[in-house]
Amino acid sequence: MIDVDTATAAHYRQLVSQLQQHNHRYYVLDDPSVPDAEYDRLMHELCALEARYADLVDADSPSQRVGGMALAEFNQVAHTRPMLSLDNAFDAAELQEFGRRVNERLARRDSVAYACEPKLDGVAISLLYRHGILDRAATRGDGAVGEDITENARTIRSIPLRLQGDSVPKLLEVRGEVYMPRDGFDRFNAAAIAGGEKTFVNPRNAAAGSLRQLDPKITAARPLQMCAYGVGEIDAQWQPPTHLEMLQYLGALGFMINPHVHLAVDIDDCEQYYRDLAIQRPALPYDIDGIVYKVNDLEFQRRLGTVRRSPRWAIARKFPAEEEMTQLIAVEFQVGRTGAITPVARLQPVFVGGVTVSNATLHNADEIARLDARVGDMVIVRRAGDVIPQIAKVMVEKRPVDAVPVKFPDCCPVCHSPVEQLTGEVVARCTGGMFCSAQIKQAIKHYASRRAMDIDGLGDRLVEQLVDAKRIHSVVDLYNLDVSQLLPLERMAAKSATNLLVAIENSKQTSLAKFLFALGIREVGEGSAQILANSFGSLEALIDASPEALLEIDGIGPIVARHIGNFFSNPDALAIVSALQESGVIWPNEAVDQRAEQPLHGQTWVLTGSLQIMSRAEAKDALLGLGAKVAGSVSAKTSQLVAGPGAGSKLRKAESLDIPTMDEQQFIEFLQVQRNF
Ligand code: 9MJ
Repeated sequence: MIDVDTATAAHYRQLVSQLQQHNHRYYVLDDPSVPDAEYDRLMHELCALEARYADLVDADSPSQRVGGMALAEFNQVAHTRPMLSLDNAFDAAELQEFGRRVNERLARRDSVAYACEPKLDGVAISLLYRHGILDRAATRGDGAVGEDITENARTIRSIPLRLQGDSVPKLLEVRGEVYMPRDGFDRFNAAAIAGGEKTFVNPRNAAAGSLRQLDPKITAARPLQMCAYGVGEIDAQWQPPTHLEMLQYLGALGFMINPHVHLAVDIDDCEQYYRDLAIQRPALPYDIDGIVYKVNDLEFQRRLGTVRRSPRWAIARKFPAEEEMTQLIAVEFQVGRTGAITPVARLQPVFVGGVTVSNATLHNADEIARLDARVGDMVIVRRAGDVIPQIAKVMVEKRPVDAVPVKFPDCCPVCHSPVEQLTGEVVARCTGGMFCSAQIKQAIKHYASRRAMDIDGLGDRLVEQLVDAKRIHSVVDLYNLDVSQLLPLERMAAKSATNLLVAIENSKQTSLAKFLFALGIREVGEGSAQILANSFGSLEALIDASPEALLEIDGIGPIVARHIGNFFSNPDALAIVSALQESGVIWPNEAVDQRAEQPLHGQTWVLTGSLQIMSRAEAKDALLGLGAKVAGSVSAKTSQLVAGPGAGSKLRKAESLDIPTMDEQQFIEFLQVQRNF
């Protein structure tokens, strides 16, 4: 063995300390202070030293995070102080009742302040530090006895192996939640699907499953994080007087603290926080299932004490459950505008995420196969935020004997044309095109919509009636309708028939951009339609454009270019376009390349956080249409940031760079002003 000289040992400790600080900046504060290459260089140097001098390797070395030997089983750990579980409040009245009991027990009339914390949906953990070094990590177990998962905890980068600062407590037991952020969960599941391996139903199960691995190398490869929210045992010279100061203290020792913690002055303020966070919830990068309220004054907490297994000083206000079990009654297949066939699950109605759900999307054939869903199965339905309900899991163990496997149709359920699935595409499509009444209906609805040809009064129901009654077979026929054809339809009086014909007539005066959007070319949204109109000026120039010419345009990628090429080389599509022009649809040709005149030409915008009113795609498309570029990250070149609720590091960065920001409401008002010009 090679002896270590003092200088090398000192250099080694300095490297460890530097890397620990970089880890803290990167994994805890999400604010790295050095480029990755510099971090890699230091880590490489550390590993080289450790390889040369085996004696050097310290337990808190960042090299020790990769996971050591696999265990045969987990040892049991008795918690010195029980790990409590929280009582729940399911509505505002139960929260008020909790507040009333707190005041009563403390014999206080004055309002009591509460620390409010998002309730992370993961796995509780206890971390014991002796003289600042991580000594042992344990799961909660039954609250009295848990399992020793020290080796696994060491692999989680946001768990400090050594506490920061000069005066660390002699003994400190930190409690918190290990969880898997959503992007890590999605990436993990995508990789599992690609590798034909088992996926996790939700991030909570993923965190629990990853933490309970006997082989720490498996845990090391999972994207877990730990957020601290409390203290068990503590032996320190000084202790903070309130819970929020305790969290700050933990932050200073190197732990991740949730940035949304808040001090509520009274119980009504707690309710307001609940409402605010419920709005932000869909945009948070991790799952939360409620809010935890804790009496902020630690002396009050001691006086209140515990009852059974729960503290009297804390309560969890739960959000409505996002997952429920129900039965899959049938699977139907819907045909979209481009022929895409989407399986839709019909469910026994169930109350989930605050609404009654009776349908859920099944996406495509791959998804049905992955879930192994059969009609009659009990399934877990998930509805997070405002997104379309999904089937998260099939309860195979509850499968009835007569459950029927789902067969993806070979023929379109509407027009019976063959269904095709191109190689490389997950979507199966009806090949009926303009002969499929489902596709015709969707195409006409899109053509008539406000942002396209804006035919007032031509709603979805009316389009369906007109197509079903064979009054119209394509958008062209709209321009041949007369009152006698409309009057026999349901709820159609002479006045509304005349109004509709006037609206159809008015729609003939349009713009090239609107017309291109109305044609429903795949992947051509409003923004790209505007870009095409500006770049080519006339329909003829666009029809004649070579693939290279299309690709040269900023904002038009290869997929959009291919769809445009396919559309204009299809004789049926061209026939419809000419027939529309012959019917009198007309627009002024636009001056070629007006980009410099576009209001946002030369600007780069960034969208962050969750948008509540418009979708990301709509917002991006609207910006492209105004001539802006839309980037994914903030830099000194960013012109403007649109920040919805839940905006985090991008908003902070924009603020630090003095980049103007606006919220969604301001953005929509801005778009309205621009569109009226
Ligand atoms: C979670 N899950 O985020 C507590 N928790 O406090 C927070 N859980 C808790 N606090 C005492 N923020 C027991 C559990």
